[in-house]
Amino acid sequence: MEFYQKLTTACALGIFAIGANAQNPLVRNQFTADPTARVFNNRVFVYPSHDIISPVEPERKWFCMADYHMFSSSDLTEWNDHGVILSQEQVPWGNPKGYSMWAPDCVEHKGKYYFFFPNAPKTGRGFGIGVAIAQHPYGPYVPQEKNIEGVMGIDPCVLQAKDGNAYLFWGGGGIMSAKLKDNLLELDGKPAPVTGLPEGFKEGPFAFEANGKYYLSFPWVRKKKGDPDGKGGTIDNPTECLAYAMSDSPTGPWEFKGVIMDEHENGCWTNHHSIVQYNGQWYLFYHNNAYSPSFDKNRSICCDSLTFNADGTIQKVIPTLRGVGICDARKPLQIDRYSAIGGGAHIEFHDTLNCFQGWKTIFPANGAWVAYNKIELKDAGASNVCVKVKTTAKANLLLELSGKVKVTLPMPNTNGKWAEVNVPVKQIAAGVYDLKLTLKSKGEVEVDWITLADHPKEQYFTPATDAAMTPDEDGFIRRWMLLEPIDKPNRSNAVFTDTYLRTEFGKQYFTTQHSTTMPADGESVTVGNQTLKWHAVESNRFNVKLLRFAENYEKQIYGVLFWAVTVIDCPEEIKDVRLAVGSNSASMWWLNGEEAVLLSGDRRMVKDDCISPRLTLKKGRNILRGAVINGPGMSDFCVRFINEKGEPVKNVTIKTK
Ligand code: FUB
Repeated sequence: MEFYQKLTTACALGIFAIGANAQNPLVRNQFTADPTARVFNNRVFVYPSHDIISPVEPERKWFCMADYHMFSSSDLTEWNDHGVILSQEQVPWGNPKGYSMWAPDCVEHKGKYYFFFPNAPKTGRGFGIGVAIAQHPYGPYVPQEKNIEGVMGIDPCVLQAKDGNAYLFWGGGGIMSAKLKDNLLELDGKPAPVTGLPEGFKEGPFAFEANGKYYLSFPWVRKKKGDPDGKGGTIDNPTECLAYAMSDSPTGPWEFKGVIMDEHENGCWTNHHSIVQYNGQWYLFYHNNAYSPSFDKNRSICCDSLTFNADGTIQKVIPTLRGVGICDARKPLQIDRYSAIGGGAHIEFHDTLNCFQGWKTIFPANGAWVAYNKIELKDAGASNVCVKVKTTAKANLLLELSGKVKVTLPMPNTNGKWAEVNVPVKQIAAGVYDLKLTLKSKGEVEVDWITLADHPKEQYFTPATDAAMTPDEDGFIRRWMLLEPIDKPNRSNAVFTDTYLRTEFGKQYFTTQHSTTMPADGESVTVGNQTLKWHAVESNRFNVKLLRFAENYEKQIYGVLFWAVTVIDCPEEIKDVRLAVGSNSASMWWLNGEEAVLLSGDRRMVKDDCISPRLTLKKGRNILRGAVINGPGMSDFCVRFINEKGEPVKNVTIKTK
């Protein structure tokens, strides 16, 4: 209980859900690699490396990692990002600009959590391995002053053996091992290379115990350049597979047993893994470069089930897109992470310049299908199916649930734009199903996701049109260009003082931030390593629900900064108006480039919460711009102009172009 209370407290401090219905990859908003999964207090904690695009000029096209995030889950479908648990500037012995925080491990010992990590030392070359200690799996982790003496290398893994001892395994020039002292901070004896393993490059050891046997698993380049490929040719670019050896003792001798996962088909050079048992099932955590197909040092972690044979050997794991766990049918089911596909259906990135936008499924012709296994419909079942779809003609999709339910879903012509189409259906009973979606008409259909619900999903926005639009009957402005959220990982809103806000809103996040030219619908901007799109939208409510906007585009919803801009077109000059704003949380608004109003503090959205001094709306186009910042919480805003009598100004036209 105490543990979960702490976890709840930690939630308040900024743990962000990173998407329910995990499929592979597990983390969809940043690169993650080298996942070490551990079970503490019946929850799975994954400690990966955090690949980034090198900020060092000229860009280093190599592994680049400045810190560690940690992720946890109790059901392997809903993952929480606990944020940065350790960064390179915090390590006393490390190079604060080394970008070398490679594959880590974490173990519990006597009620404390020991995080082992490689890092570039302050002086000298190569890698040391250090330890940081915390009272909880999620930190805060305090690094030791010095790295472990006698250990030079990468990829630490700690095996807590049945003999009561802990053994450190690591990589670098083969696989090394040494007994640790009981403090887990020093070696108890000399390191020795692990013997009995096959020839070829090896790194990333993961040692564990299962069914009374010890296992040492490792990424392995099993063939040399020029080795026969078994098909009459030679291997040009040998890469890593995952392999393992077994022993009766944590110190060996090790007997090589075979391959757990073959080399990645797309040539991603590394793989790196861990193996863990959770609620009776074994899982293999590993990585690939799904979100970075052309640069394999920006990787993404995945998980699939692993099975032992009766004799203790391990069955080969075939990587899947679907991953593990039962997915909640009420949340978007990304069917591009399919269990099976056929009839010509295939997947494509939404945006090859920003792969984190994910994939869509293309049904090019009648008969194309996709299967997505293990979805759960809870409570009263569903009476509505919602499909995010894009078509250029009317179409029919056939939804089948485990052969028990068959419903035809008529899709309207969406004129080549994405639309969320709700289809009321005869009540579907609660249960766990395998889903299959088949195109049963001519013409091409693209599907982003599908959900089953007991009522139509509320639509908060519709795409903006060119039709003339005035403020609503209360004067609220509902047509906006909204930018997908900028990552601003505030853990609490207590920091939103005037000074903080003026500094943060005063920064330049992207070059066109204060341009008098309106952004185009779909235009991208680059903010740090994020590529974000502008969307022209009309809010179906007086308040613009930014959290729902972010959700629609499957963006992060907490720890965010939104930009909004619109054009107020006036038939004549209108003097002595005031801008009346409510926002959650803080926000700042500019009219024609001049600051109009600042809403500071941790706010809830209230109509006309803050009112600007008198302003003049000039004849013709006026640019109204706003920025809303929020840590945890529901981001939204409502904006209108009022006159001297407090009446809404409505005789203006609102445009996004
Ligand atoms: O992530 C950097 C390195 O790539 C790891 O330490 C290796 O195991 C390989 O995955």
